[in-house]
Amino acid sequence: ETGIRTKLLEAFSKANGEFLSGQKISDYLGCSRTAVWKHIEELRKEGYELEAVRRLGYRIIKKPDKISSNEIKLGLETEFMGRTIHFEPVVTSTQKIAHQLANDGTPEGTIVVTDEQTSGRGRMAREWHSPKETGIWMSIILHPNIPVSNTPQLTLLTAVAIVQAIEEETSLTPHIKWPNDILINGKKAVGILTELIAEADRVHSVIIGTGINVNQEKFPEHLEEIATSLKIESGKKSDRAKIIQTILLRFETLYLLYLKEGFKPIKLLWESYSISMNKPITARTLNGTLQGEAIGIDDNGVLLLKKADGEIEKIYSADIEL
Ligand code: BT5
Repeated sequence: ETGIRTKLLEAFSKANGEFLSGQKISDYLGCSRTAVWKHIEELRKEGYELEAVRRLGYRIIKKPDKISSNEIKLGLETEFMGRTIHFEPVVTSTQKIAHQLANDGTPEGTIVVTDEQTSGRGRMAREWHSPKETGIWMSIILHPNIPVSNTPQLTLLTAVAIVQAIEEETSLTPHIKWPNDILINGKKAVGILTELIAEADRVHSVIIGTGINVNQEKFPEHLEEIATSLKIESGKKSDRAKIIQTILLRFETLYLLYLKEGFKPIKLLWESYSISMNKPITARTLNGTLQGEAIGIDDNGVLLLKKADGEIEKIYSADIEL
């Protein structure tokens, strides 16, 4: 049943908004005209808007706001990123599911995606607001053969992939705030949470959670001042499945480059998108607050802060204020 649905959506995707006759569809799917009609009705129930015109057939006018494995798979151009998709409409946190899948040995590039998280989380057990059908709440599972100390680089790589995808899919110009925030016009539109399954100095899996505010029109009061969405900034709704596809493609390209040539090329890209370079910042760490100028990141992705006395301090983990 789902196989036929995929084929039907594939046919509509190829038709590119043109009509497909009932006969053509039934030939293509190898089923009766009545069965075609039933599948069309099923699509309508899923939220697709289809126009049916006598003699011309059917065409898709509007896709549902929901995302599904099918929506992500159709037109996906990657080799291994997102080739295994675990989708559920509601979950507690995609990170939690990703940890289980990673332990069960799911292939590299597996993604966990949902339409809503009931307890989405940020760093240090902070809450991540993940309302229904508006954002991209996704976890990516990787099994890179790299030392544990290099894994923060993957957070930075992910930020670059997401910035590139947002630039490609919208008119917006996002910036990265070290280490894991993507800002648009000074407000946070994306958060990234990288977690590890590792033993001693061997990485077993890296689980990268990405929260992207896409179609929200407003935020709860406690986030109003600091959060934004692509919709709020661009005035336009975006197709979440399309953005996921573009992120996966950009990510795959950067990740392969990273595995081949190391962090250098990624670092250059990251710096070109960074908002805090050569600016005075305040870094709140667990051991206290530091002030100085952000002069860059080192080859491991660690933030370099130049203090007033000229001394350079390495920042491994902090919240940054500009
Ligand atoms: C982050 O943490 O920015 C990482 C967020 C990662 C979320 C993804 S969604 C898929 C996957 N599954 C999960 O459960 N998590 C990952 P941090 O830098 O600690 O920022 C958290 C802070 O951002 C909160 O304390 C709020 O102030 C703010 N915040 C919460 N929800 C937000 C939202 N939707 N948009 C912007 N800011 C938000």
